[in-house]
Formats: sequence, structure tokens, C-alpha cells
Amino acid sequence: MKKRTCAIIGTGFWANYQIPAWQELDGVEIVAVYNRTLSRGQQVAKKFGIGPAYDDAARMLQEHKPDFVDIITDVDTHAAFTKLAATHRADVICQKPMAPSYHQASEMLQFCEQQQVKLFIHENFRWQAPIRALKKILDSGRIGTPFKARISFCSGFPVFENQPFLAELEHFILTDVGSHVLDVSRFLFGEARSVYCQTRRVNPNIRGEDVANVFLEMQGGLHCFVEMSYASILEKESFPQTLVLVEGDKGSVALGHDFELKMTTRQGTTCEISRPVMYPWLDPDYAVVHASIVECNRNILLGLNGGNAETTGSDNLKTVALVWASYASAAEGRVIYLS
Ligand code: 89Y
Repeated sequence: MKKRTCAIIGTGFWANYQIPAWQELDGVEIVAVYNRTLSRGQQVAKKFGIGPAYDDAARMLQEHKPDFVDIITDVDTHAAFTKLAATHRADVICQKPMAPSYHQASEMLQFCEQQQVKLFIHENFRWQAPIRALKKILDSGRIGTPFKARISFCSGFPVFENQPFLAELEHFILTDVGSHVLDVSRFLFGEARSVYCQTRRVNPNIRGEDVANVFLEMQGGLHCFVEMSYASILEKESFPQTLVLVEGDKGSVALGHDFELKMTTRQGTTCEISRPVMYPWLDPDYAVVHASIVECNRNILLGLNGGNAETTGSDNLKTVALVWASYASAAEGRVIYLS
């Protein structure tokens, strides 16, 4: 099959994993990279044996006419680059969070629909090996009907060292981590009916909130507590693992530290370990996240080729809605009912 050509937009921290993850797949050829600072783009292009590098994204799109772009920039630029690529008739993959507001995210989606290009959001947490293994257990019916769950991402990892712009965000943890873990809640349990959230800032050196506790009632009735924090100094640091406990009427399943997946029924407890693939290019501190980029890209490539991808723009808009409903709930101190 003919390879799909891809142009990379943005060669910051995350591009160092997004690019080699594409190189794990047969069906994609990266033909050019753009970065605001040309020397940085050239450095990354050289590192991965790709190129050429540009500091003018429009010129890159004009000259290479790629089948799709992979936008790996800060959230504030997502809408502008999406529109630019869509105008050049390139399909778009964009990092999460989709946009800095629900309004801008839905505009991005609308614009791509008008231009008749596809839009996908690179939402990778649901593609993590242990999350997929947990979903398989839920789908097998072995714990019966789930009625209650906790999804937890609580860490003291110095996240601002690798991604300093996160400290500047007015809306931090719900957009950065909440986009992921609220998406996991949708992946596991479907859509939410209502949201109640409280937030806090513990770290005085950052602008946004670094703690958020979200209580969801899912449409199926399940109660789901989604907690996230970058202020948690715990006995066992779990970054960047998402820990999950689901209780059903016939048993429970717990995704614990180090990818241990334990299922308990009245017959006893079984345990499996669902480790990520340790690709040579990944940063071991981020292993489970970086490995999931390959699976997320594989699924999006399927979508680009006409199959069904999970993390389309229209699907992800529902996750964006949960993030902003959480902020609205925290600001107004009330339960928000989702339509
Ligand atoms: O930006 C975030 C992400 O997408 O995964 C973890 C992270 O790097 C820091 O919260």
C-alpha cells in the first residue's frame, strides 16, 4: 500500500517520541518538519533522519502537500495550525488538549468538516497496554456489572522540568491530565450524565490548579471518582501510571502500581502484569505513555486509511466537554448536568 505522507508541526519535547512512534509503523513517511525555531527543527530532523526542516509552516505545506499533519505544539496554537493544514487539504492529527476552550475546539472540528478533511486527536492514555487489558476484563463480564470506579493519577513528579510551559497555564491539571483520565473514564464506562468537581492549587510557583477531584455519574448509573494531582508526595511514586479500581456486582478489578492487574471474584484473586513495550527510543520515566503513542498512531492511521479510529475530533470533543464542565462545576460549586 502507498505510504501516507506526513508533515510534523512542532519539534519540542513530545516530538521526540511522536516521530519515532510513527517510524515504528510501515504506512507512514515523514516528509518535512516545521518548528518556530529553525535550528531546533533541523536538530530533530537530523536525529530521526527526516527532513527538510522549515520555520514557515505554510511554505512547508505548499511545497510538500502532505496527506496529513501531526501537530505537536502548545495548546494555544492548535486551532491556527489546524486551520492552516485544513486549508491546504491535509488531514489533521492534533495533540491533546484539543484547544484552550470548548468553543475553539468545536470551531476546529467545524472547520475541518467544512474543508472535508479528517481531524483526529492524539489521545493516547486509552491506548496504554494496562488500560486495554483492564477494558478486556470489563468486557468479559467476569466482574459482572460495574457500579463504582476510581481512576487516579496522583504524583509528585517534577513535570515542569520537561514541560515548563505547563507552569504558565491558567488551566493546568484538568486540561493536561484531566483530558487523559476523563477520556479513560469515557473509554471504560461511556458518557457521563453529570459532573461535580473541586480544584486547588498547592504549588505556589505555578499559575493554574494542580489538584482536581471529579465525581462523575455515568449515563449507565456508575459512580466514577476521577482524581488527579501533581502535589502528591506518596510512598510509591507512580508517574505516569493511571491507577484504576472498578467494582462490579460479581467482583472487582484493580490496576495497581507497576502494571499489576488484579481481578477478584468470590472464587479468589488472579493477577496479570500488563507491561508496555520498551521501545529503544522511549524515556523510561514515561514508558507506559510513550509506548502507547505507537498504538494510538496505529489506530489513527487506520482512520486516515478509511477505517474506524477511536479518537476522532468529534469523539474527543466529548472529553473536552467533560474538562470544561469540571471547571464550570468547580467555579460555580454545583453539579453540572451534561446534555
Ligand atoms: O503532558 C502530559 C501528558 O500528555 O502525559 C503526561 C504529561 O507529560 C505530563 O502531565
